Amino acid sequence: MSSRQAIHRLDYTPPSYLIDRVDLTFDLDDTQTKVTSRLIMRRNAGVAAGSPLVLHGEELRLESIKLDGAPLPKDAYQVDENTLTIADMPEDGILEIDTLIDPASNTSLMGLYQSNGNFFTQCEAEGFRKITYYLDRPDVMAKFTTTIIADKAKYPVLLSNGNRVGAGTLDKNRHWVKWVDPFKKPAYLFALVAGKLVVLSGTHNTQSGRTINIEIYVEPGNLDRCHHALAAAQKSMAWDEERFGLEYDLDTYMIVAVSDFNMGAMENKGLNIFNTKYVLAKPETATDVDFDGIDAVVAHEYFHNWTGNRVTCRDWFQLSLKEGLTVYRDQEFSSDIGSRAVQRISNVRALRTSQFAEDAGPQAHPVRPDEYLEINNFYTMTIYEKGSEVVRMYETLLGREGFRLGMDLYFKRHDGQAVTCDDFRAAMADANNVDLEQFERWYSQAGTPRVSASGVYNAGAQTYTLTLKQSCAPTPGQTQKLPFHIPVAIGLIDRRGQDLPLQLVGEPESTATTRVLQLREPEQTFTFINVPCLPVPSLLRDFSAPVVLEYDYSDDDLAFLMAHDSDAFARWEAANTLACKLIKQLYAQDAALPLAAPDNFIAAYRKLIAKPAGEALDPALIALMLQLPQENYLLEQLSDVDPTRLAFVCQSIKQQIARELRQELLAAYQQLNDGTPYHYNGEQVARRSLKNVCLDYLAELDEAMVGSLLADQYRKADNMTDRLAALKALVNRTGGDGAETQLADFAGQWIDDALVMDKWFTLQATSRRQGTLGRVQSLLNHHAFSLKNPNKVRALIAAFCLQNPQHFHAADGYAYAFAAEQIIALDAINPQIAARLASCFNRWSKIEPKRRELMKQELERIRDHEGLSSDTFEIVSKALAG
Ligand code: B3K
Ligand code: ZN
Repeated sequence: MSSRQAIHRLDYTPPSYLIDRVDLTFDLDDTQTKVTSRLIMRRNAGVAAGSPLVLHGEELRLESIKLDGAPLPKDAYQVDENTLTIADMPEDGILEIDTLIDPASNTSLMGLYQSNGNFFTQCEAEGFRKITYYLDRPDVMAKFTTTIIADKAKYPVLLSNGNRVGAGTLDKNRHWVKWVDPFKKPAYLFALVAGKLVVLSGTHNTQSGRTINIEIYVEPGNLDRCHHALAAAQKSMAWDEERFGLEYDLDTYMIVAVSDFNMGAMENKGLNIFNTKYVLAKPETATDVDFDGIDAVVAHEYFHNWTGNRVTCRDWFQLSLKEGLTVYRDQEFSSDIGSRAVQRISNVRALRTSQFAEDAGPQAHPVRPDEYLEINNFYTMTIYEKGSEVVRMYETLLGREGFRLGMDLYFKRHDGQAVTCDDFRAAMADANNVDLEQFERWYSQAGTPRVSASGVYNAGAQTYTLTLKQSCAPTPGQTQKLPFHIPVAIGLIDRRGQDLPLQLVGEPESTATTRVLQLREPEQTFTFINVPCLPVPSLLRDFSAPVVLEYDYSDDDLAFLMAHDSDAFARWEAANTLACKLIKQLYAQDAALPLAAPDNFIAAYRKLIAKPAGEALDPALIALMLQLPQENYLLEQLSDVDPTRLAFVCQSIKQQIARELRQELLAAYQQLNDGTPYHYNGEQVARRSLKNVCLDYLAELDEAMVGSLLADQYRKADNMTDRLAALKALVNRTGGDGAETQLADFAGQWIDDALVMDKWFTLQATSRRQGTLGRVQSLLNHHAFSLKNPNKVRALIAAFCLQNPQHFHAADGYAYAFAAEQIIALDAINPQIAARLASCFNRWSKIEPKRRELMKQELERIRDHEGLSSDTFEIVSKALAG
């Protein structure tokens, strides 16, 4: 366990010593892997002679240590739980260190570990110190060579970063392979893989005329599921050349899939390691969403080669420098290869449901945090998703070309360096000759700003004056917030639904129909002239800033925007706002009153699906607009919440929509369910998404016809998207038998397929039906489940605790106790995963007092558990303090 000592951003000092070269040799063994390390070191410029060298190291058995060829005497160095210190280090020298490690008993999945008998590493953020003694910090960059020795039959494939430069056989059926990485890198980008793997290869020809080999390594039997990932890598390479002028810099790009992995994937130089979930897919086993996810994650890891690897972070407080920027890049990639509008709406929905909650809760932290106990806890929605929004705002403010100029300057200045978020902002400002001082507050201030808007139309003068006010609530440790620099994109729409040309006072002519207003003050007004009639404002188009926008729209205005706004995001947002408004109203009304949505609400929804073949609107957009807001999102907008009532209200409205739009939904479903063989392409994905949203509504109807429709789709589907959609609807159906037959059928078919079984676990964990907690508890004993496998924990336990608010917040508190038990059990196995799960208690203060007290008791129980990791301790203690 690492010590519970907070690390502060402002305490940063450059390293006292640097490492220019590292030669590693691994002699692989399940329980006694020998790691030989040779470090060519020198004292950093300006550091006083006699400064001690402090290397990081955890859970290592030190076998020998030599300096410049001579064994170090015992009193020349000191070893404790986390460090190895040499008090008297010369100005330069070669350190040779032998250590022994035990991969077989490594359940944290950090450092070197085993999965299905193969060896893998995960070093970000601080896993390399579990492999050997090192300066395990991102601003120490070295050139690595890696020699791997292993049993030839058990581990025929031996991989590491860079280029393979040699191989040979040894006695006792062993063999070796040597790798050289020509690029200097921090230790967190080191990787090693050894195992019985097969490979799918392809190539990419770069714009400069080089041929890159792309290799995807998977366990035998999975080769037929790698084609989508390979295509994604090829598309990513082409896209980064096209959009940012960035080419891949090694001759081979390798992806390896592993089933036991703490997160999605990892961008190790030249050797990306991926969770199988983001590599393996074929139509029978993966849904459209899975295919999208593979595109996004492959792109993300590949793009890190420049934004993260070539230019890396000076320290972990700068994590969003690489993560926010790379998420922005992968979102742009997905927008370019698919539907930009759908991509934007999905990203915003995720941001607002999870990141806004984080920003409003006890774990709130700035995009560039100021302190942490465990850096692993800071791979958050704020660092990633809000960080990406911050990067997107540069583009919104500077234009796409200006943004590109900034990126070019960033690489020109910092290639090969470890830098800060300020360096990135400076490149953007300098390349465009603009002042981005105030913009810095997006990095330093936590919390979601609120922008409230009000408009006044003057018919005589034909002016429309828009007033924008901003504020930001206090967050832990930050009581006073200064105004942000907020780009607010707006349009004005006339009564016929046409965008009006926009001309601000003082401008000679109107330029466009969408304008980015720059809000820098607590309050600002913007007056538009030549406005011929009272407009409906369309605000925060394309979600131009990560803020909560408040404007007092009438229901009629919202229905109007739903039907007419030319901005796809704003159009979806109008539907979302209308539904939120209604749900909140019904939730607040006397519980004895009937729950009914008014006619105008139903009419607005009817209009959406009346022409499902998608004359004007993309079916995928209609699908998004038809879906009611998520309960977790609504919960954030209420206080003292009774989650049971909230779930009941949402359910009632869904049922009412299904009843009143039965005909339209059925007609749309039948038209879309046309038996076309499955292909993963934009048009089909869009049609399937609308079809399955219709199906989901229809499942609310207690009619035998619907039962057979669902059973038919389940049985006949030639792909996982449709099959799973039908099964999900069956599992949740109030009238049915809980789909016992189909669940058994599904498990029977896929029992040996870990990724497909994850879906089966999640369906049951997120079910609305009575008895879901009991079901989840018994599934813990299912032989396909394992607490040691993070995918399984996410599929079953995390899905229940984080995506099933109705059952997680059951009034008896049993689910809270269940979550606490699981967190405690997991903490002993894998602290990172336990800490993630513990976030299910973050919003306890939002919930009504009785449940709140129950949640608090469970938090205290976890906090007081003896031997708790610092990962889980940090999350739980902050939750309690909030
Ligand atoms: N950089 C890795 C995340 C590592 C998480 C370590 N706890 C994946 C990614 O963002 O691409
Ligand atoms: Zn990343």
